[in-house]
Amino acid sequence: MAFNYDKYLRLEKMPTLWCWGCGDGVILKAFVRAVEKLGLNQDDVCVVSGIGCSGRFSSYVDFNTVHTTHGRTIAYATGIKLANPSKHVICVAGDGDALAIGGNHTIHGCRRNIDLTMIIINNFIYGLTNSQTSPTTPKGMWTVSQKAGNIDPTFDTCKLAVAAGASFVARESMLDPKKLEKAMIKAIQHKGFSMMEVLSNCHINLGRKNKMVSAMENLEWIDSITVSKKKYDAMTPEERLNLLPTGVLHEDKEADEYCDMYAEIQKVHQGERKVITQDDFAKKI
Ligand SMILES: Cc1ncc(C[n+]2csc(CCOP(=O)(O)OP(=O)(O)O)c2C)c(N)n1
Repeated sequence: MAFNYDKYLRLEKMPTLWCWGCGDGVILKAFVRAVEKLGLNQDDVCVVSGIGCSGRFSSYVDFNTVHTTHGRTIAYATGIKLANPSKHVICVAGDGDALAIGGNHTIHGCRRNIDLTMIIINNFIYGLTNSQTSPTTPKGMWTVSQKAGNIDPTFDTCKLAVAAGASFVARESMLDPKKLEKAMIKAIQHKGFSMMEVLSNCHINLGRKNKMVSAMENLEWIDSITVSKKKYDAMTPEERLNLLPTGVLHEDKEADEYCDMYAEIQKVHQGERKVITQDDFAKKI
């Protein structure tokens, strides 16, 4: 039987504002399939998005949603999660939103290992505002803010997340929606901060000026820079240059989760336990 997307969409908002051939719709569909496969009630999911094309995500899905300010998804989501620990809180942000203006929030979300899922839609450019350089724009690409070619080094989103303390980190592209859906299921299931980087196309604002005029050409480029983790791990450092591994890249099920620790803090203030000490941490609180 065909999947009933209508159940999860705000049909009055359709058609979307996304450009023809944009990967955001593929990612949105993979996300709602993941929610359905996990058997989650729509009321138990909260989607928090920032500003950007990717920010439109929260407008289109029929869950609890907040379309918040640029770069601040983690700040809002942290508050929502601490007040409603039983809800599944999902941030959706673009590479500019999550790694430039919101970079600080992102690393501290990772550091706290709070039980949120962050989906970063990395289209390698500021899409909504017409092609400014983002922290993931490859060197040498044309952008409207670096018309002579981008000279800024790039962030590796997933390495950044691992280094900052995220306990689940995965990368997929929208080229394989099935794989993406499976990875999203794992990310949402994971207890702790789960970072899901999804590589996507923006042939309109990145591709057209960088010899990838169509969505297909942009996708072929994404295909050419990605390789499965298994293959990547078997490569030499030279072979790995400029390649991004896909799959689950990091998973730590033992790391302390922030909401659990916050619940203990609440007990202290309610007189149910003494302050939390370093020894308590050693004993896993
Ligand atoms: C505080 C603030 N600064 C700048 C902007 C303008 N602005 C809106 S979206 C955006 C960048 C969008 O790029 P990205 O986050 O990568 O998302 P995409 O549109 O590519 O999905 C910017 C700079 C804003 N809305 N608010």
